[in-house]
Order: sequence, then C-alpha cells, then structure tokens
Amino acid sequence: MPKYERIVILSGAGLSAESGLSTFRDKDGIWARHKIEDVATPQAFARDPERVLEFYNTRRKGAGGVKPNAAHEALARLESEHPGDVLTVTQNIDPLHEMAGTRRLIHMHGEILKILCNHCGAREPWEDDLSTDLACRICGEKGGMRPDVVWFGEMPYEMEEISRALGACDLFISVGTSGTVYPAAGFVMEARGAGAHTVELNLEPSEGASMFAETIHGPATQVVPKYVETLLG
Ligand code: BV8
Repeated sequence: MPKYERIVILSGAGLSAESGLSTFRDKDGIWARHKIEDVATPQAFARDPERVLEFYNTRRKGAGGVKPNAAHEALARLESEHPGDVLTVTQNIDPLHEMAGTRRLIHMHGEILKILCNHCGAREPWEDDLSTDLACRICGEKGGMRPDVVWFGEMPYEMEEISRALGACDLFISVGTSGTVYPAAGFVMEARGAGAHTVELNLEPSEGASMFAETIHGPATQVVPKYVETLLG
C-alpha cells in the first residue's frame, strides 16, 4: 500500500533552469531584463503588440531547442510508476514535461508553442514568429493573434480542476518555484487545508517555504530524482 494515494505536483521555472531556460526572478532572470507591465499584461499587448510579440518570439525560439532534464524525467516516472493518482500542474509555458513523458498535465499559465486569437478564441499549435499582420485562420481577423499564455491580470487555466485536485490530495510537491505569483503560490495552503503532506523541492527557500511541512533544497536534477526514489522505493 503506497504511503500517498493522490499526488499533486506544482512546477515553476526552476525545474527548467538546468535545461537551459531562464527563470524569472533569479539575478539574471527574465524580469531582470524586461518589465512585466511592458511584455506580460493585456494592456501591454493593446499598447504595443509588436513589443510583446517580439518578447515571446525570442522565448519561443529558446523553447524550441531545449531538452527535458533528470528532474522532468523523474516526475514523469513518478506519474507512470506510482499506483495512485498523479496530477502535474505547471506554471511553465515550455513543453518539457510532456517531452519527458508526463501525461496528466495542466499548463495553468498556457503554452509558448500555441497561439490564441483575441477576437474569436481560436487556438492552434505554433512554432514560428508571430506578428500583428497574421490573420486568424478561423475568423480572418488580423491584429489579435497572441501567444496562448496567461498574462498578469488574466485568469489562469483549469482553476476548477486544480482546486478539486488540491482539495483531494494527500501529497503536494512544489518544484522550482519562488512562490511569488498567485494563485499558484496559494496552492500549498489549499493542500494543507485538505490535510495533505506538503514538500518544497527548490534550489533555495522560496517565499512560501515556511508553509511547507518538508523542504529539501538543492538543484532540481539532484533533489527531484532522489525524492521520487523515496516515494517509489
Ligand atoms: C490573476 C506568463 C485575477 C507566461 C505568468 C493586480 C492585478 C491583477 C492580479 C494581481 C495584481 N496584483 C497581484 C496579482 C496577482 C498576480 C500576481 O501574483 N502578481 C505577483 C507578481 C504579485 N497574479 C495574476 O495576475 C494571475 N492572474 O490573479 O487573475 C483574475 C481573477 C478573476 C478573473 C480574472 C483575473 C496570473 C498570473 C500568471 C501570470 N503569468 N507568466 C510567461 O510569460 O511565462 S507568471 C510567471 O511567474 C511565469 O508563469 C512563472 O512560471 C511564474 C512564477 O515564477 P516561477 O516559475 O516561480 O519562477 P521564478 O523565477 O519566480 O522562481 C524560480 C525558482 O526556481 C526560484 O525559487 C529559484 O530559487 C528556483 N531555482 C532556480 N534554479 C533552480 C531552482 N530550483 C531548483 N533547481 C534549479 N536548478
């Protein structure tokens, strides 16, 4: 009988750091080079769409050539070998979890390799650059094609399913996130409210570290495979 039946994993940019993708709030992170209000809000897109699209064109190119690391692979192994239920919720917009084999996955902040039409809501996979003169293939409108990512002030995706899973889990594992952005930063409290054991696996204590019953610090490619081993051992 496994110790835990229903596991929810929350991942952030720190999980993909060792695959070569920048985090947001580390000293050389994305928000050290760009201001959120210039590139990651609906107002920024309305004000200067080309600047926002250029910011994501650069990140889409970066996401194209990277590979999952040992931490992504360990989380995919946990999902496939754990006899109970495992749901992975990621704040990351890169495709590394699915490339490592994770199946039950929610991209709560969207995906860099998808685009969304602001006019009609149509979505499609997209790997090239985006510009304002691209017309939507469904409604034909121009100027509304944006990356399918959740900007600040927008509602993250699948919040109902995430809340249901948090309310029913008995283990909540947070990997590689600073615990700065809500609602994701509040998930640990929802899991605690459900009586779950809560574990933070992060390079260093996050803003929310004190809310976790257990914290293990170190690079994800070291601490995550080891922790998964103890769960499956
Ligand atoms: C919402 C977009 C409401 C895609 C992102 C005013 C108005 C509206 C909302 C707010 C407001 N004031 C505050 C809010 C809430 C706001 C928020 O939380 N703001 C913060 C800054 C205070 N949240 C929102 O706006 C959310 N929406 O509230 O909507 C609403 C309600 C009803 C109806 C409609 C709307 C939306 C939040 C989503 C925003 N979009 N990304 C993109 O460009 O990527 S957020 C962005 O931050 C990314 O998604 C990222 O994933 C996320 C969190 O960052 P982390 O992943 O944690 O990365 P970070 O760099 O911070 O940390 C990395 C960690 O890894 C560090 O701890 C580091 O130590 C560790 N690490 C580094 N290397 C390693 C490592 N760990 C292990 N191994 C390593 N090798």
